Amino acid sequence: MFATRSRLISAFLVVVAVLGLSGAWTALANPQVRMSHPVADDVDKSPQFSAWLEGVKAEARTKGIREQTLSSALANVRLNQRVVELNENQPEFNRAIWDYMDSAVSSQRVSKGRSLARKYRKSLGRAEREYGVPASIITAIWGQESNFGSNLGGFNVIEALATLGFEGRRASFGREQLLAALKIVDEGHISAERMVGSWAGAMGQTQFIPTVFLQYAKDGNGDGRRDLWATRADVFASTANYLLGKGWIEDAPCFDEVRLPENFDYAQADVSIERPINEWADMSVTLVDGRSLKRRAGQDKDALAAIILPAGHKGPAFIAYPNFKVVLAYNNAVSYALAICQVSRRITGGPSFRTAWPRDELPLLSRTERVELQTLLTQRRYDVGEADGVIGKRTREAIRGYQRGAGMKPDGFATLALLQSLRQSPVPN
Ligand SMILES: [Ca+2]
Repeated sequence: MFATRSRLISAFLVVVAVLGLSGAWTALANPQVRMSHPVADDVDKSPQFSAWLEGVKAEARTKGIREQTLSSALANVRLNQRVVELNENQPEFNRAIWDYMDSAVSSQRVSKGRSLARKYRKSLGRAEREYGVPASIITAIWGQESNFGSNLGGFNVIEALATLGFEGRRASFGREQLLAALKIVDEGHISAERMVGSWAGAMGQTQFIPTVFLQYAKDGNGDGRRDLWATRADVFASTANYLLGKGWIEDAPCFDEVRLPENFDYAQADVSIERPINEWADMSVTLVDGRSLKRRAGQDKDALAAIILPAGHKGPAFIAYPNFKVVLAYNNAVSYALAICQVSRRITGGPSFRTAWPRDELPLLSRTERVELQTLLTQRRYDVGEADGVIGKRTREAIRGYQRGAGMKPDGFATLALLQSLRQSPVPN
């Protein structure tokens, strides 16, 4: 859980999002993830690293972690150069949302999810009854985070977190998570050697970072241990408990595909702009089949929802209900939440999207181009904040401002055509 695509996320999701640990999730999802290889080429850092570890041990002792745990868990820890590289890495290219959705919601993913949901219906059903989170949502997260438990990440979490904690842009995150990981080992849930995960410390079949583990992991099979690596009942209970803790509303939907009226103000379509569902209905937003949003079963019509256009005004439109936001707490990327909710819907027999993705559009996938876009907007007096290559709320607003002035639909979607238009537009004196 965790990782962020656009920027910071929540624990992983949560924490990653929050801490901006982008990439952890990508590393995890990549079957080519390399095994951790301790590296000794950074000899100069060894004394400082050892001294730093002693400081961590001292702090751990004050938290009541046993000496025996500390000496065994930290005995063979080295700086892991691969973790250092991944931590410094800023991916140059994003994927178009339709390419991401093609793989995240593939027919293979859906059919495997369906068959595993049947196979493990007892333990999934128990988690569903106890926490009120649908088995299909738990299954979808399980599939996305570790390909249903088959890819737990190739890093020793203690070593990865010690490396992050020692230096670099996630040092305070790494140290805090390392202390939490030591506590987990000390409590006997897993041994330090078996504590594998992503390079950024997301662990087990649904990728909890250690602090999230301590707060939300549950012992689903009642053996006294919370084992997110090998005990499915624990994985399902923990995942459901996390979503419940983030506000999951039982028996309510996650999202719907919608149809927008001809005169819709596209500036209103943003994950950050929430209105009561009734208001969207009064603005003539309907379900994609034309039915009124007011007739949507299972959803409180006064609840706040957002309209999202993940591929701009030429692509499908969705209404994101409160449960969609809960999934965003797992990983703060609209594409992630949309994929989880759609896999869940397909597992339970729901439809594919009716509206096709605008595959002939050219979204700005390179970081260099996104930075250029932000720089050109800034030169034209639109406020994007820092030109960091991340298309966040402020940049989307700046794009909308430019689009409005240029007579385009203000959907905030960054495309190559938009960049080309900006390059040719006059710079004010
Ligand atoms: Ca257990």
